Amino acid sequence: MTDDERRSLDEKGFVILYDVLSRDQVTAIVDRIQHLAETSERDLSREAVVEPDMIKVVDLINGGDVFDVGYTHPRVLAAASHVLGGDMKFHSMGSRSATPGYGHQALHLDFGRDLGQTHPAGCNTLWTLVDFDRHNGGTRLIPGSHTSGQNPRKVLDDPEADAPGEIRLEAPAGSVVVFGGHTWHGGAQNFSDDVRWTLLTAFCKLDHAQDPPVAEMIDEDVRARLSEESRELLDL
Ligand SMILES: O=C(O)CCC(=O)C(=O)O
Repeated sequence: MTDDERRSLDEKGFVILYDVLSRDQVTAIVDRIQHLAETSERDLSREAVVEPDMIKVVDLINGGDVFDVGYTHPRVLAAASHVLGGDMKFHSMGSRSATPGYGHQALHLDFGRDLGQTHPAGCNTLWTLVDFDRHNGGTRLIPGSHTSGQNPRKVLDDPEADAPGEIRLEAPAGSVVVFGGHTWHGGAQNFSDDVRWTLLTAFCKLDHAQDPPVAEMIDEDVRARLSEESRELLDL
């Protein structure tokens, strides 16, 4: 990580890493998410928030080797490790892709445990698979909110509404925004005619539960191709 990237994480609660994925990787990942969304049965009971009109796919550890980058990219791992104070394992990987007209969420925390402590219990990474902007639902982020020690759902009159200081994620396809579990954020409505494709990979502290436990769900062929480092990160 550069000094600026580290400073952004510390001061704003998030950092945008540019040029993480090549154009070919972006295309391959979108194609694969689309294929899985069309061919897999969707288990709504697995979703923390059910959004029937969105494209949602979970457990992408088993989705194909195009997703391996989600838990192996050194710049992303370095940023997540900085957020978590080096106490880190893989938590989950899925896609929450906003279809035209949908995607707005209330401002929330992804990991509320350890609120008020320097290192949150988890860190999320959002991979932009198209160019993100205000028009197609660039994620809502509140810079500096990670040090408030507060949960937006408890302290805001209307967590659905724009909040003071809110910005929208603007980043070209192939970028990754890394944000700690205490950073106030939320999806925004996609006003474009195209899907706003996204990959989300989360990491958590070692004593936090994965969702789901990777050891219980990972396919044998995926396990067989993992490096020792990945095996450790996935808690296998
Ligand atoms: O889709 C987005 O822009 C944000 C997703 C998000 O915040 C979440 O699912 O927790």
